[in-house]
Amino acid sequence: MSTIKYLILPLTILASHIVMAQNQTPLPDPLKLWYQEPAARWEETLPLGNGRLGMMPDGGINQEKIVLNDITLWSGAAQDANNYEASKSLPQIRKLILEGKNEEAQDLVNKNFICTGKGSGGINYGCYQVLGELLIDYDYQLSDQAKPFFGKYKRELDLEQALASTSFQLKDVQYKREYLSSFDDDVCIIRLSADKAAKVNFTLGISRPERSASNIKNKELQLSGQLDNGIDGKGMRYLSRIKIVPQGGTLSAKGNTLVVKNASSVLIYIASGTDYNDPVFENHINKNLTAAISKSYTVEKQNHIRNYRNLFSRLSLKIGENGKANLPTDQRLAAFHQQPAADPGFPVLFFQFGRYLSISSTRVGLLPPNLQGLWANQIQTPWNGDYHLDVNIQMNQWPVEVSNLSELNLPLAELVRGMVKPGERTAKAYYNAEGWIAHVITNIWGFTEPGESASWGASNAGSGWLCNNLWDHYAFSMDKNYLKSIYPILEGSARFYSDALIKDPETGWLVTAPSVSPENTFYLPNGKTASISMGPTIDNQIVRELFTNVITASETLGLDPEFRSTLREKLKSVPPPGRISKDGRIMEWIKDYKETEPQHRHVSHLYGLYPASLITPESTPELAEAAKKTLDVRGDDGPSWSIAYKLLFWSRLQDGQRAFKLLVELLKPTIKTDINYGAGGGIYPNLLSAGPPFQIDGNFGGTAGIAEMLIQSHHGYIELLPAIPEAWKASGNIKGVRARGNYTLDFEWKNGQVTRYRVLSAKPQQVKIKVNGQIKTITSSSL
Ligand code: FUC
Repeated sequence: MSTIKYLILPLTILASHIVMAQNQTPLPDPLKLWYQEPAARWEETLPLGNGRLGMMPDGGINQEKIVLNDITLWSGAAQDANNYEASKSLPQIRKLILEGKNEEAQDLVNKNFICTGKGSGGINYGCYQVLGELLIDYDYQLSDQAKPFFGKYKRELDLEQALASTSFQLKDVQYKREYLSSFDDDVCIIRLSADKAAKVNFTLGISRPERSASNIKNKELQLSGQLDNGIDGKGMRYLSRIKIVPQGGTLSAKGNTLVVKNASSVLIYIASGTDYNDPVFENHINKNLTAAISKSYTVEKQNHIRNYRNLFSRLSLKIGENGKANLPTDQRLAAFHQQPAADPGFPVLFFQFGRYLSISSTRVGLLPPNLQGLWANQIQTPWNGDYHLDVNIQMNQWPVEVSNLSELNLPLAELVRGMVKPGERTAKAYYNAEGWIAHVITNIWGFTEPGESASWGASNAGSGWLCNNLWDHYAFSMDKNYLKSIYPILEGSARFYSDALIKDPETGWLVTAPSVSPENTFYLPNGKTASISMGPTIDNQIVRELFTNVITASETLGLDPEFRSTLREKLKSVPPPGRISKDGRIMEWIKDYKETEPQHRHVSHLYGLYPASLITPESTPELAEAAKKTLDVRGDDGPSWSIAYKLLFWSRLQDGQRAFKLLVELLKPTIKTDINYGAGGGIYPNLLSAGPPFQIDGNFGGTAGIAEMLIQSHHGYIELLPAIPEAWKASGNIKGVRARGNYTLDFEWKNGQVTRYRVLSAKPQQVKIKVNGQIKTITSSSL
């Protein structure tokens, strides 16, 4: 069974639902990104992907560059970077923290309590890397190549079909290129055509900046190599095979390129793979390539669209009447930022683009989207293109449940499953504790050790946060088999915290130590600064949530009564979900320290507000007020993921206007690519989000944020339009949106009031719902 088919299997469960979504009236605003010029930079190219293979064509006229990716292509290797002496320093580190000597504790952490080797800077750790770049030199057979006139240029990405195209006219010839990362045969395909015979002429080559060889074999272009594992240089192997099938004309080889002359159309097939979990990957490449070539392009394309739409068309959204879809997307982005109320269709496009990106960058049986999703154009991808565990990888998953792409949460569960064994070694080595822990970064090789610097690397929250993410899939799907399958992961994580928490003698609370509040630093009373502390608020919130989830899970599954009582008992001593500082904010640390950077990008201490539901305006009004104050001091700028997070916070605080302001901040046009930690997030012309540089969490966080403005279901009932801004009130409708408890909803609104709604579930059942300010219990309809 091919992995692609595997992706589609779980959908049969939702069959009736899909039929409903497919019958809906087409959206008036076409869901397309489109441009009138070729991409001038990578951040303008359009991302295609089938959950494994990615492709970003720039639509160049004379020369076209197409960046290729494979989600599994990583350097590095599994390693053991645990310092097995670390736990010897633990008592002293804890003692120093309890004595308020955090800076001394931090020195000791830096000395004895970090990973061995170079951590995230080491070759062992590895890096997600670009696969290669196709280069197509087009020949229009003009006597004056220098200044030909190309008219009617258009480059677009159709989100309804996962299809990109480039078209233009030269004299009386209409050229068209189509690109797809096939959801049928797991290859990338490019179709080049002209509406007059013999007009398609080009030379095709492929390159990669290092560790690669390209050659021609049987009129087929190949790129292959082996990445560095940091041990003996013999790391991951990869192969790309590019086959050209011309209609008319000739195909020949010249050096390391393929040359096509006088064709009327051409199909270029790109089949790639790596030996990650697949020793016979060459066979799979061959199978995919043969299968794709043996089909007509029409059939391949139809299957591709159908398979993609099985996921994409489960949800439709419309806001307002007049979108500005007639503007090229880069101009539309700029216009939206200026006059956001005038184009309610643009956030819809951005939302659906987020769903498109989820479907394109992950699939069941493979890896979750990394820091750049699937798309990277460098060898040294920023932050190794890895999985950061102090918000980024979790944020990538936030839109998938609510936006009806539930199974796309499963790859994360599998990545986390793979972290349990190495995480158990880390738990023992550093904390002499049971269970498993992961700190702040991981890779495809199961890295769980602390990072190489205490200031950011010592966070204890990574594994707990991941487990709470895994819980979400259960909360939405109520799938007990899934719960059973993830229970050992959650239980192992809870066991770690249960074993490793220490008692703060001052308060009697059980807290993590040493840990950090992600990447932030504070002033000690002696004027010195430190990051290391005990019980930062985020850890307390995560532990509270995890223990509660494991208690519920063990009850639901009838497992581990003893451990359940232990957790119940310990939960009583976990610090409250939030405490209010002298100046009315949520305290970030256990003591009311002053932060060195009040506008720090991370807002970790509001974890309890989102994604958790420990702080809500209804159940904890004082904490909700303190959360508002926290956000006001933090400010609205930051890397795009941070802006998106604040959008989610304001949605949970049910302030639609402020949430909308954050959305407008997020959708700020930018072309900046230099790393900026503090500010300057925004959106590139291709609608991918900027840290800067490109980092995909801003897209996913923004998508989740838009959903959170329209529906919430974390506080025991479903609420429609909890944070709708003025600009969206006039009218709108959503079909196929999901809520916790395994519900699917359709609803419509006018003038800010819900005018129609229906709640669907597998069987009719009682459900609590808040509509137009009224909470009522209704019976759901069956799917
Ligand atoms: C984080 C952030 C940085 C960046 C990096 C990948 O933890 O603090 O801004 O997003 O991860």
